[in-house]
Amino acid sequence: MIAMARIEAAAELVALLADEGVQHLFINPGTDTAPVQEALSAARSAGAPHPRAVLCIHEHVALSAAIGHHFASGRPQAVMVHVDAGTLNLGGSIHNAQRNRVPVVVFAGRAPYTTAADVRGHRDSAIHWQQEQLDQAGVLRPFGKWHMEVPRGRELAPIVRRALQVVQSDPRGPAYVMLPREALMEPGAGELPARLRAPVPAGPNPAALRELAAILADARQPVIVAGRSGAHLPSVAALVRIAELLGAPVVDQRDRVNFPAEHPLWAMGGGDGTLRRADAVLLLDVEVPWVPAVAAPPGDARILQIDVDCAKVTMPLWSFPVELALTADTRAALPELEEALCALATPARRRAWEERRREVEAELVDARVGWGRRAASHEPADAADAALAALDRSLPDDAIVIEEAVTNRPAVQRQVRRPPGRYFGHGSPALGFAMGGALGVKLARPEAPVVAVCGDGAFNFGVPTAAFFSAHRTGAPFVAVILNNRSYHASKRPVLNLYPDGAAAAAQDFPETELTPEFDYALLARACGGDGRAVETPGDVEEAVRWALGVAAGGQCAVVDVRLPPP
Ligand SMILES: Cc1ncc(C[n+]2csc(CCOP(=O)(O)OP(=O)(O)O)c2C)c(N)n1
Ligand SMILES: [Mg+2]
Repeated sequence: MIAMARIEAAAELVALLADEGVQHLFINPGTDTAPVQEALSAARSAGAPHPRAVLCIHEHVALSAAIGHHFASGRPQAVMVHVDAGTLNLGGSIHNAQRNRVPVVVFAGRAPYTTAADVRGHRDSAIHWQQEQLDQAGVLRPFGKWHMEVPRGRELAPIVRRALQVVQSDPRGPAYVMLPREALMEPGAGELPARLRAPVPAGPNPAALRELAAILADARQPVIVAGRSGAHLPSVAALVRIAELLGAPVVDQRDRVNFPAEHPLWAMGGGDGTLRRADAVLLLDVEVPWVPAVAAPPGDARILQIDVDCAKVTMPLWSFPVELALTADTRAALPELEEALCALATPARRRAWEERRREVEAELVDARVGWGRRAASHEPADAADAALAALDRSLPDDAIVIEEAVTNRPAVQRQVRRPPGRYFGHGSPALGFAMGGALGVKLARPEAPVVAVCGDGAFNFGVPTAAFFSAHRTGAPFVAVILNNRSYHASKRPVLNLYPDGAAAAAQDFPETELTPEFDYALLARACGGDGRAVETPGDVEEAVRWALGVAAGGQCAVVDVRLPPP
């Protein structure tokens, strides 16, 4: 219990968020949030604990920043938006919060209930009738875990505690709390209830873990597919030890750095045949193990899984043939798996594992030679690889990369090397994460240079004007490297793939995906208080990125507009 003078519920909300370790409140205000604005101001002038308010002039940026902040800090997050309209503007970012399992509470105002002028917070504008919807929470329902409205001021504290518990319990994800204005202005609980700790993450069932280890130990071609296990940094080292012990290649889906790219067992995306040869596949925190039509393991391969959410019920058609699914947090399971494998490591098995390791490593090294050639090539088809290799050379050790490179994602994976904890992939389908994401990462790790690498389409989806605004206002400048092919390549490619002899291909007619006339992204950055440069050849990227990092170190966002050949 935190004893407080009997104060307005809105003030308790501010105190609770601070107590829960929420560092920033990403907010876009309206008539509904006035009590919270007042409470934040009172806390600021009293020097009382409070999250720092970050004004976001588009809600999509607010929630994207919360996602980025969580990636970089591991902390729970809070966003506050204006009634139904602000909720709708969260747009695809709410989907991204769901798919990335981000523990974020989205607070939204709710139209006041009462018209009586003697009730504090009552309706005082025509807009209060219009903004009320039959089912405001319905907007969030498909993406959120839980939602609730605060009916009275004194219920706010237990509901906020509960919301933060829900978002931080496995599988984590967003929750939605609606705050009518009268409730915010009523007296609060008086004594704040204690924090509701999230349930302790599941550890692996010992017998099932032994079974899983035994299958791996006797596999001829085991392959490990890692999705997000690297979000916990010690898990990267644990995975390295397991892969080395077994001599198993690691397919890293690169939503995080799950496995060091420098390691000879790193098999990147597995498209080189690694998966097709597997007779056992271990999935670690993987959302989508493979795309059957692209590169799948053989039908008789034994599929094993470790994840806090094995069944993935929020994805309707998740029917990968998992033989043994172990519900467990990989943080706890990987060290135990290592132990279980060591217990099975007879001299004969060790010899077989070591021999396999030598073979697999030799094969994977060949693939790298090819990537190196592309990085050094002057062919237009390799321009993205060359530009990204140059970007990689220009990054200081402590730089953090946010990737939303779409069709150039494989090129980023081939060429950009980051240490664990310094790379965050978009990892979900709704575009527009990188700009707000970079803002959130920079707020969480102000000491690190932050570089967003994104497609030109992704850049625009990210409402860059709003992201630059908040970055400059809060002193969180970042660099945006735009892989500018003047195209939605990802939306053009399927036309060619599905209709190779079709009308569009014959006439080379793709007006739906051409991002022309061209933007002047450098000028756009300058209009927002930042700076920018366009580079026409990969050879100029290195110098331009170094310049941009200097601009960001001086407090301004900087854009590097990398002109790539249109696809
Ligand atoms: C919010 C949202 N709208 C639309 C799409 C569909 N979409 C997927 S990729 C893409 C084009 C991305 O263009 P760009 O960022 O320039 O990358 P490129 O395809 O050129 O590599 C679009 C429109 C999406 N994923 N998310
Ligand atoms: Mg593009």
